[in-house]
Amino acid sequence: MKGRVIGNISNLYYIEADGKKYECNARGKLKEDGIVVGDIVNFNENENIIEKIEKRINYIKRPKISNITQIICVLSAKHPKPDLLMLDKQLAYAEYIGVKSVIIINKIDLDKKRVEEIKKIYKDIGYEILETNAKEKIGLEKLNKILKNNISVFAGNSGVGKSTLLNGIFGKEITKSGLISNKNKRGKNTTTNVSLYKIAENEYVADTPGFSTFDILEISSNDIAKYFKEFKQYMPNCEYADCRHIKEEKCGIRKALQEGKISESRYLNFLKIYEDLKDKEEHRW
Ligand SMILES: Nc1nc2c(ncn2[C@@H]2O[C@H](COP(=O)(O)OP(=O)(O)OP(=O)(O)O)[C@@H](O)[C@H]2O)c(=O)[nH]1
Ligand SMILES: [Mg+2]
Ligand SMILES: [Zn+2]
Repeated sequence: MKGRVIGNISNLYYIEADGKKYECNARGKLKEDGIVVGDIVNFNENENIIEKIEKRINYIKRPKISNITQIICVLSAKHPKPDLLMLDKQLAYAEYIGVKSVIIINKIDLDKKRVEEIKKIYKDIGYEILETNAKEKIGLEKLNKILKNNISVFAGNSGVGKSTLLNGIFGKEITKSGLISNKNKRGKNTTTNVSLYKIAENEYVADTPGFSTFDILEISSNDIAKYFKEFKQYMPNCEYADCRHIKEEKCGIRKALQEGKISESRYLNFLKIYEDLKDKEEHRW
């Protein structure tokens, strides 16, 4: 049979096929290659063994998931405070792998001013932004529309409200199962495993554990600027084809920054990511 991996706890894989759920193991070779949530697999339903992984359309390392059509980057207005560096990494990564990205600012009840500031930066670039208050179920209808016909993954820091948003969409607490969620040190519920939840045929949404870093090491430092969506249009104005957009005198991106066409926050995060990638490239050998 052919199905989609929707969950995984150590060597046990939860598969959804023809509207039914199966629990399977994997053979040694496949285990080593690593089956991840999102994979389309062939499995033997009598022996409960996965036999083959279909070729992936895409794959993210962290959160580990494959075959997605969009990344939903979730921030909270406050508690935890919005991490725009992580957001910019995620947005760049989505550009790099060629999937759509949407920004959710949750907990709008906690800091309206901050919401407006963030909206200003990203609306101008052309990103779709949704404001939500997951606790009061505000903004969930719009979120439903965004999820339509997509395989979406919720990404963002721990505590921003990813699981609360998901529970709101399904109208029940689907994320609190002991297998995928646990109480952390402070007694709060925190997601520990990536899981896909089915909304409709070919429409799924993944909850993921919050993470404090987001690796984009596959992207070369020389390429990162072009994955800052609004930077691309100014690159032809750079004097040199290999402009790094850092200190160069005649740089289209720096000029756009000075003219206020590129936000300072985005440019500074670009610099940080560039330096970080460069540093890691130099220490790789
Ligand atoms: N004030 C306010 N609190 C919220 C809102 N949404 C979620 N919360 C609260 O924020 C806390 C964290 O929410 P979760 O949904 O568990 O966050 P998460 O992103 O899934 O966190 P991890 O699983 O650790 O990655 C919970 O106590 C929620 O009740 C909101 O819109 N407003
Ligand atoms: Mg969670
Ligand atoms: Zn330049």
